Amino acid sequence: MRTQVGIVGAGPAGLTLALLLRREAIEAVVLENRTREYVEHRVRAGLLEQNTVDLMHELGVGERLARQGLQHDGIYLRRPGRTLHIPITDLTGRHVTIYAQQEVVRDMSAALLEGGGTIHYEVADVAPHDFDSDRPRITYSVDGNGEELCCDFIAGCDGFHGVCREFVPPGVLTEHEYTYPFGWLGILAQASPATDELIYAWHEHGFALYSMRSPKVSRLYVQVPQDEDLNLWSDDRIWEELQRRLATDDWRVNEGQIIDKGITPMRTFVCEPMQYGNLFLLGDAAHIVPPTGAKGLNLAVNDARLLAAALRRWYQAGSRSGLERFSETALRRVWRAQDFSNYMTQLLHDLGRGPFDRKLQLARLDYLGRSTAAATSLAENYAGLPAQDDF
Ligand code: RFL
Ligand code: PHB
Repeated sequence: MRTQVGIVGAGPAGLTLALLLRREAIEAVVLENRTREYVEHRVRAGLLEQNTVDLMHELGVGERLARQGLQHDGIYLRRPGRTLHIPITDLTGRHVTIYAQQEVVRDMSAALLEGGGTIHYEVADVAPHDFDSDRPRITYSVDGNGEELCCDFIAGCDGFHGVCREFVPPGVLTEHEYTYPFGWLGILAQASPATDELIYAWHEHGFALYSMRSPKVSRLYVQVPQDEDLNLWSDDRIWEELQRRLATDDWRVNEGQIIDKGITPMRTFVCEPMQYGNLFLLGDAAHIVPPTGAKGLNLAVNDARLLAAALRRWYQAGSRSGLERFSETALRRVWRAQDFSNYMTQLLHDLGRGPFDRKLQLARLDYLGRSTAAATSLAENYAGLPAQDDF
């Protein structure tokens, strides 16, 4: 089989790239090792920057997002006895939108397949080859039979645990990685959110986040120790801890049936450069941010935007310059998001560094309430810097 761009992974990065390429009449084939059912039900991100929402509309996949997405104009930063509202839209002119990642994936894969695009699900043994030449290949197997996809370029959109990064020869990539000594226990609950906007809470017991998926479904997170055993957390214990960290004297979290529960490590990771020869790494395959800044999916979509623009220049004008600069351009936003995501993480979590550190966090929260400059800096990072500023 032959195509122009072989894409590994049907997550947000791979699907956005495939849709953008289709718009330019550049052929692509997506190879995904899971079932369609699995990728369309994986519970993950929820907060989309305006850049991401705008791009989904441009790609014609924003119809359900426009109907079901919850547009937000701000966030709350809470600590016992005090809640600060950061009016994101007033400060930046930009919005953020709550719309679940699995819905993004569902809308994008449906549009791609209905428009004649190709996604092969449930492929195994995916391996990129010869990407230091102009004849890259991807080998994989379907039901135990070996297949080969010849292409001009390979896009590794296969997430943090994917294979593409591993095939880059030793010594080419520099990897920066840090894992925090805690994680997030996240739940989805059948309970109407008791808040109009997200609440990020600082508490002596650790961080908590009140988010949502719809007017009937809440998404909540609590900071837990690293490698925590999920079995230690009964539903009752989860609600008790959420109330402790989030409730105020006259307001409580709405409780309901827990329909999904999981623990996520808090990792920060960047591999540089994000390319080698004709192999490009996008999204979580190249970088992970702690979720406190809500940036991972948005970065994945942005990487796809940048690579699609560079591929367009190559196919339309024969210019490789955009491709050569892909990594450098993408990494500017990646490092900005790393800084912001780590800032938010270190502002709000118990980092285990003792009372002096906790006092500094409170002083920073206090400053955000007293200084429009400080609040605006947080707001513009949270909403996401405009896409055109990447160049
Ligand atoms: P994905 O989504 O991991 O997709 C990779 C795809 O590649 C497939 N794959 C393979 N296919 C073929 N062969 C192989 N060998 C393969 N190995 C893997 C996988 O099955 C999968 O389908 O990566 P992508 O596209 O880069 O997207 C990144 C986002 O998923 C991720 O950054 C976000 O979920 C991060 N994130 C958040 N991002 C936001 O922008 N806003 C948020 O509010 C937000 N909240 C979150 C988050 C991530 C979380 N967790 C669970 C890590 C909240 C949480 C709790
Ligand atoms: C979510 O709704 O899942 C969510 C929102 C904001 C974050 C992280 C996760 O910072």
